[in-house]
Amino acid sequence: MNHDLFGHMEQALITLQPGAFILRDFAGDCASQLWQDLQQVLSAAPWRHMQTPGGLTMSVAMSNCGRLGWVSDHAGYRYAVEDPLSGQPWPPMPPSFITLAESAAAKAGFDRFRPDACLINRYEAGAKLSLHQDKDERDFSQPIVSVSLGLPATFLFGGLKRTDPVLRTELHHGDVVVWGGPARLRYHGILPLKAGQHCTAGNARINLTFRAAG
Ligand code: MD3
Ligand code: FE
Repeated sequence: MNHDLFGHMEQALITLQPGAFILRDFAGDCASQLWQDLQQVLSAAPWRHMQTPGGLTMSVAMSNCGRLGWVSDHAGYRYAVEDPLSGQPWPPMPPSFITLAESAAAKAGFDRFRPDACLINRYEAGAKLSLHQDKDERDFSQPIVSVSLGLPATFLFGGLKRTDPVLRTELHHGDVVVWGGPARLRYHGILPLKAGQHCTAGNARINLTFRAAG
């Protein structure tokens, strides 16, 4: 927390790499609202473990809200307007999600960011996301905003080639990161989650990633 004597909030904008900005604890004050709205989304679009195109089951459980949702199956990775589990549109993005994502993007200099997709990832002990690039979106000039909730995780941030050196940073409950410009197509991943307990999220880390996908 960065309260000063007069009660103003100071939000540090840390540049991790050109185009990648960490806003430590930016979501701290609205986390309980986000959590409540997340439960509503999950009641309509529950957690599921998707299959990779190669037939492996992902260790991260996922859901989506917004007009478009990210899906993976034997046919590949893509954004879809319907939840394949229900055949229904994904639940709408709660206003608390939209406000947070747009204000974080604006803080990092992207004041026209209007997300149409929110991928929701859940990590339990051992779950990981191998180094990858996010390339399924239409316009790479739009940033991705990520919000971390619950248990901490080690984030891996590489270069534009899979073999480039990788930087590590810990992401904690309430941290928001904006990835745009030259950072947008960098390889990234999450190390296997360490077991733990978080007062709101229990044994899990939840990550919301906001995208302008369509
Ligand atoms: C850097 N999620 O959903 S969020 C993903 O914590 C994903 O669940 C991770 O990678 C998670 O695709 C990391 C941070 C993140 C998201 C998108 C990025 C970092 C990024 C896109 C480009 C560069
Ligand atoms: Fe990613």
